[in-house]
Amino acid sequence: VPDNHFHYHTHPVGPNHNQCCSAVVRSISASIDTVWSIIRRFDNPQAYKNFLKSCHVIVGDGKVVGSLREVHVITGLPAASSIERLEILDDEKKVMSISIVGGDHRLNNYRSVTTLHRTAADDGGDGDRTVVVESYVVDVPQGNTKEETRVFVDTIVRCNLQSLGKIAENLEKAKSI
Ligand code: A8S
Repeated sequence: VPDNHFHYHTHPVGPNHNQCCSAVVRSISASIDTVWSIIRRFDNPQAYKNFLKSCHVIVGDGKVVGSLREVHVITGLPAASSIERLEILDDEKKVMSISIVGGDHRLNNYRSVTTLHRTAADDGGDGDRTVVVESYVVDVPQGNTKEETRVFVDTIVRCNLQSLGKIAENLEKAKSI
């Protein structure tokens, strides 16, 4: 990762807390601006998060820090809804962070940070590529291990970034026609 914002991914983990953290990295064949145009929409996460069926901004405009959104998830998950707060939205540095502050699910004190990084095509070609790094910290739910929690959340984040990649790559192809 070429930029110097690793520090965004250092999460303070409380000493008395049973918490776990992890990070998922994905390389996407699209420009950083295309990827950012999808990510930055705090009001529209269901554009690429397939586990979500709806989202409403309930406080703020979705751009100002402190905005809140309420999302509802599809059936079949051990959750129904989540209330999420915008913590960072930096269009220059391409950094976004959200925290989960309520809802009906098992992920207490969840916070994630997503950063985008320009990178050269790995085939040596001149196509734009972007590396997405998404890290998180969360309380380990009662009755679960750290490992189980990490596997569960990593799976959701990996699916989200995979879908983000497909959408960004298709957008980019459409733009170049
Ligand atoms: C995100 C990341 C996560 C979302 C999780 C981890 C969630 O929306 C889903 C299932 C849950 O059990 C928790 O960036 C919750 O959205 C899909 C409802 C929060």
